[in-house]
Amino acid sequence: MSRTSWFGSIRRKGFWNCEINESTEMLRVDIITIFPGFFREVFDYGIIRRARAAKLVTVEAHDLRAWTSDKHHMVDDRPFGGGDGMVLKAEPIFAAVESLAGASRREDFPEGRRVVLLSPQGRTFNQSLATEFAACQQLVLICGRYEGVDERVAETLVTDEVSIGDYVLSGGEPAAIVVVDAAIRLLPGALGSETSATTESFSDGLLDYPHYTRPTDFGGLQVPEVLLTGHHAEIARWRREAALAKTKRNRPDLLKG
Ligand code: 9D3
Repeated sequence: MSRTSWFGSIRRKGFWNCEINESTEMLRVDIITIFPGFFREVFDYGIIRRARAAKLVTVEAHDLRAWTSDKHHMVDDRPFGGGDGMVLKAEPIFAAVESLAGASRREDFPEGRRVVLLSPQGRTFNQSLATEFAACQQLVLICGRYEGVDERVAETLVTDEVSIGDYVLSGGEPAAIVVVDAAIRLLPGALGSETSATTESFSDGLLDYPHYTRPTDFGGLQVPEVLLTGHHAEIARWRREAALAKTKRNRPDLLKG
């Protein structure tokens, strides 16, 4: 099969059955898309780059067209019942998932494998789902395009149908990047010696407190005095109150939940 892979993960023969994977926390991410080039650089920076270099994760984007069987490599077709736009065909998506995840019905996937359809009709992605995804062995992400995806994909193939929020994107690709980013930074070892992922914003239900660095006077804009005093208890109290004020202003919904 001549599938397009943009990420040169090192893949020993039989890798997924051998002892290496059992002894290390390792996540495999496969993205199914009609635009594999979209992902060429996004996973080459910062925490994700480091996690990949440390072999905590592999990420590959696969061209859906590689799983078409007709001579025109058709990935989409007109909707039954009429209407504007085109619909992504079920057949190549089922074939892609079968070859990447070893099954093409949700009940047949082994433990630790999630097959996710990114779609505006999905349940909204959040930190809790990111944690579940980070604990997986394999994540297969299917990116929709056009007007939608043949509903049989959502009905019988995928384990999760996920949206990243209430706004209209042009396809599932940007959403896949968001989901992969949020999951990878939660992998044990991905953050190195920096703040642990669990002590951050959204874990305690408040937004982060405001941060300042040098200079203390930036063209007349001052750093709050208390941060310069070295009084740790005072600073902690200021930060708690500032975080609360900011949450009230920008995200009152977090306080009412
Ligand atoms: C006219 C009806 N639209 C559905 C709300 C059509 C439509 C809009 C956008 C069909 C597909 C898309 C492409 N979006 C995604 O595939 C998508 C998405 C999004 O648009 N917002 C938030 N999360 C996601 S995840 C995938």
